[in-house]
Parts: sequence; structure tokens; C-alpha cells
Amino acid sequence: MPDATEALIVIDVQNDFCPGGALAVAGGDEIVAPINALMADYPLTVLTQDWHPAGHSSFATSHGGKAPFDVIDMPYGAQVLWPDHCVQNSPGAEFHTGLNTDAAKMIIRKGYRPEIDSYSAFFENDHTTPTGLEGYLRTLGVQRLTMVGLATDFCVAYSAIDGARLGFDVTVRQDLCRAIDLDGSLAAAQTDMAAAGVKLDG
Ligand code: VGL
Ligand code: ZN
Repeated sequence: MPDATEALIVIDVQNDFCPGGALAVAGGDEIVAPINALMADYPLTVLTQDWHPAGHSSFATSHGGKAPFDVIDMPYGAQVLWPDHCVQNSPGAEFHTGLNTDAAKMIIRKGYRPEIDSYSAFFENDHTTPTGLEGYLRTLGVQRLTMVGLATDFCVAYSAIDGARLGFDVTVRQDLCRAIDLDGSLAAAQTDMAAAGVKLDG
């Protein structure tokens, strides 16, 4: 059983990433019940919530002539353009109704700065601007992280790699994640996670 040095990090289990949502991930809703069950084993659960202002720079609609899934250069590097999703206070930004949000002690919102995307629970996509999650976990003595949620190849992978680079012992439960899988992005994310020392489980 996990002890006080372990935390469960549940990434972006929100309506827009579930079937029927604006950026639906196939099978995204299948992981809700088993994630709830897993929360019961952990003394600490953290949720992340993708939380974009309308007109966010990661939306294709914010760039004339661009379509969803086009890639553009931003000052901080390459950026995939997405359909409008997880707009602050919209139904799509809400957690899946089946998710046990009561179990969470901390909810990290990310992607709220108009000019920069934020896949990772730890840093925005410039890899430098922190969300504060590292300090929260360290002050509580957490050393080991289990990550689950959506999407495996974007927000879960970025969070897991950053966590490992920060020195946390990170395991991704792939059976409790689902992927977007854009042009081989799932295989690339698995390679990158393994190279960063992330344990891939499930
Ligand atoms: C995500 C694309 C855009 C994710 C968030 O949660 O993986 N992907 N915003
Ligand atoms: Zn997003």
C-alpha cells in the first residue's frame, strides 16, 4: 500500500477529453471508475485541470488559416494547435462527472496564460515557468508519484518526464491513461518517458 511519501496525480480527466468532448480521447471515460478505486489506496491525490482562457494561443481558431493539429513555432518551441477545449468555466472544462473530486487535496490548474500552453503539471511549455506543484509535493515529503489520466502522449507524458527530471520516482499506469496518438506521438512519448527514467506500468 502506498505510504505518505507517495501521491496519485490524476491528469486532466475533463469532459473535453472524454467521448463527446471538443478534444475527445478514445476511451477517455473508461479510466474514471478504476482511477476512483485507486484513489482509495493513496493518502494524497492531486488533480490537474486544463484551464484555458477563450482565444488561447494553443487554439487553431486563434491563428488565421490554421487548422486543428497543425504545428506552429511559438517563442518557446513547436506547438500543436488544438480545437478550442477546456475553456475556463465551460462544461468541457469540468471534471468528468464520475470522477471522485472529493478525494483530491489539491487541484492544479494550468494553461491559463493566454500566450503559453502548459501540458505538464509542473511547468508550462517553456519548461521553466513553474506551476508550484513541485513545492507542494516536496513540503509534504512526497517522493514517489503514480500518474494516470489524459492524454498519455501529451499532458501525462510531459508531467511524468518533468517529475522524473525533478527527482521524483515516477510510475505511469498506462492502463489508466488514454492517448491522442497524433502521428506516432504515443510511441514517441513512451520512448521519451523511458529515457527520462519514468516507469511504465500497466
Ligand atoms: C492536453 C492537448 C491540449 C492533455 C491538453 O491533457 O493531454 N492535450 N491540452
Ligand atoms: Zn489544453
